[in-house]
Amino acid sequence: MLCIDRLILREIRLALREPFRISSGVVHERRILLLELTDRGGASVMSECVAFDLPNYSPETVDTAWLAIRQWLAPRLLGRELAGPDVVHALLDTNIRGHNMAKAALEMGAWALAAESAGVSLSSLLGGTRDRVPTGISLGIQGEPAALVARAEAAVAAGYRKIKVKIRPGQDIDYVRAVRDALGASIGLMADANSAYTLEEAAHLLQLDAFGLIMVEQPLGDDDLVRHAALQRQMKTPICLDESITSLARAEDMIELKSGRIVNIKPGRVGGFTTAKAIHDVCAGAGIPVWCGGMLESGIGRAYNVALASLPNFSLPGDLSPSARYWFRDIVTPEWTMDDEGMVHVPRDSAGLGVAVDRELMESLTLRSEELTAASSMVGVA
Ligand code: OSB
Ligand code: MG
Repeated sequence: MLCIDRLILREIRLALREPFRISSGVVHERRILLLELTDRGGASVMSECVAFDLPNYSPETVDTAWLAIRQWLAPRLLGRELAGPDVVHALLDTNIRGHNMAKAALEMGAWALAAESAGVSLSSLLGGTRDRVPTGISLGIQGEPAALVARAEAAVAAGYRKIKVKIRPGQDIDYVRAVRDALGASIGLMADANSAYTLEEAAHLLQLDAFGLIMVEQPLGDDDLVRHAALQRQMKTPICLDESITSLARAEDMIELKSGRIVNIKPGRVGGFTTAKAIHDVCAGAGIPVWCGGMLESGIGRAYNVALASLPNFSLPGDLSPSARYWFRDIVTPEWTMDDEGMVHVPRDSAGLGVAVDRELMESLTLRSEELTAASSMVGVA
């Protein structure tokens, strides 16, 4: 039995080592919404909401997630006796549309709390099977191809198993060609457009077929499936969907429509682990490989992604870079590291997340916080 008695929402500010640019915007500093869930039995865990500052990746933001959690979602959980973490998704999803990242922060926290209380690792509770997971790097858009090439070469030297480069119209074909020429044919390379193109630009995108990419991620509209299917019919390179896959039904539709051949699973984007696991299973059944995407998470969110990526059908390297790739100093101990074979160790022999939060650092980075209890959140939804 799980019973969340207390929830603390906290916003921190964490500076990136270098700005991260995707087709729809740039992040210099990550505003991060963290949750702290405390069980009636006294166990407590931190979780992370992956929403960004601005709605340029998905409609959610740090501020909408804070509102959704405080106003509608937390009241459904606080003080309630839950049979287990697997009931949380349905509790949060019924008659509350959207807000997947807000739902996921609570739902994934409930999984970690259950793991912590039971004294097992989050990976084992989720059904993970691997002790190490292969890691890729996601490289933001650079001012010129040479700058991207330098970063890609350094990443290969560091051991990364997959190199992903962000593209947008005007900064695409030449950049990918330059990286492919520099790295050689045997390096796993892919491009992510974050919805920057339309189907009218299909002929332009087909030029990417020349570079032997393992996949092209989300070239078209952020909620599109039909046009991606039309593009995939013409394109040799497998399309991987990210933004478009927001639920199990959307993954099933992708398979049915043949909108892509690979799925990037971000548990935050799909409302949490229950749906992430269901998508993983459906894709495994359909012969669709999946991999775990990233949202520039702190070491807390990373713990959740690493646990998920230890499931068997996560057969491609995830965007699971070590702490030092993003932050001057991460808020967890130990920080996440990668070995020289590009593998991240899954902490399967410690209970819960397998990392501890550096409380002092977290406090010093905090911009605001709010505590909710069953009594304080009785307003709202039954
Ligand atoms: O599309 O996967 C994406 C970062 C910000 C917004 C969207 C994406 C990304 C990444 C970063 O690719 C992956 C990471 O956390 O390393
Ligand atoms: Mg993506």
